Amino acid sequence: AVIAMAKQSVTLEVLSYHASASLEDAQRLRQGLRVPSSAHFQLHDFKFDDIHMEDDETLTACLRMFLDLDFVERFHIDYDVLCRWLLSVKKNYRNVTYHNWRHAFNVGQMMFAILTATQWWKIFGEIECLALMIACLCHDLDHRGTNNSFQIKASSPLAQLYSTSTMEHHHFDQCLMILSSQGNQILSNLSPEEYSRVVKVLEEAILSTDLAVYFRKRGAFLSLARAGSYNWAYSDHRDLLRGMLMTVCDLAAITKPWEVEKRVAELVSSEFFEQGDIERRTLNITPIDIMNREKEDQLPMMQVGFIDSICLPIYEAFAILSDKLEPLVQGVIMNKEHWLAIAEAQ
Ligand code: 5BB
Repeated sequence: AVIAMAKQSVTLEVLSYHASASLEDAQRLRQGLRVPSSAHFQLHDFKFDDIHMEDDETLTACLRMFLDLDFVERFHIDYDVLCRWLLSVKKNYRNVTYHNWRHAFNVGQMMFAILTATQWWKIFGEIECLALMIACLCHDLDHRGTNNSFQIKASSPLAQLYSTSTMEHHHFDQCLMILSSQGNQILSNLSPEEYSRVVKVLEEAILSTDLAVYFRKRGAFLSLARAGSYNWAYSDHRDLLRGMLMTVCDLAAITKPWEVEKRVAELVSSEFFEQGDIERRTLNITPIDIMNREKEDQLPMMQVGFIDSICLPIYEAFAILSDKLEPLVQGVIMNKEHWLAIAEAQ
């Protein structure tokens, strides 16, 4: 009973804050509508870059993706509710250096680009596509700019609540909380069966963005893809693919034109260093190299290692499943060359 009570108070501490978008904000978004085409925003482009977009444009771009995937019609999503939900999702990202709303938006755009380029949306079907798009936009909700191992080391309330995939469980929690908030219930017109299925797929997708989960599952996936035995008819193969697809979208900065990749890598690096600074100051420990400002010159070789060990294998496997995804592999290889050139020059 004592443990149950302790858990409950931890739960309250973690879950109490939640901001829903105001009615005024939602009306503003709704009225400023005239949602431009996907071509206007280049939403089908694997080289998509959000740098020149205003915050409001990122939200209308999301509306455009939901409209084009036919979610609004198919699931009878109330337009005001969809606007308010998008605003609430954005509002529940913090102003951290990398894991902010812009990152989530880019992950959502990459999912949209892949689902449409490969035509996989037809295979997954509307329910799973809806879950995947929601998962992308919500997968880092309320990120604090610190990773799972930091939560454990700092014995944060979140780590007390979830001992593995700590942050990812929290992102999923936040996602469900927004989906069930008054005025934000975009899934309210689904049948109970459809609703359960969306939430299940959503949970698996968000939890799959833990790199530890990716490492656990990717062996099986790489084997299937390389042996040519991936089979869309098997639901366990499709489940595996959805999880890997989340990682492919999450890490997609590594596939982008060099200017974009360079800028994003700086953000990732800054956020890591900021965690390292907190570790020094509050935990009195020496951070690992990637989080240690004094090792800044190692960044190019770290990116090469990241590409070889984590990124290239998965993008190559995806290119086996659809040749439409070959440009992603080419992008990764180009970036590897840039990072190698920098490493060799210094
Ligand atoms: C990644 C796994 N980590 C536990 C230890 C470090 N490695 S790493 O050596 O592959 C590495 C990756 C080292 C440095 C890195 O960035 C320095 C700026 C990165 C790296 N990670 N580089 C990137 O461009 C990106 Br994008 C990332 C991903 C960061 C978010 C982690 C979330 C993973 C979700 C699947």
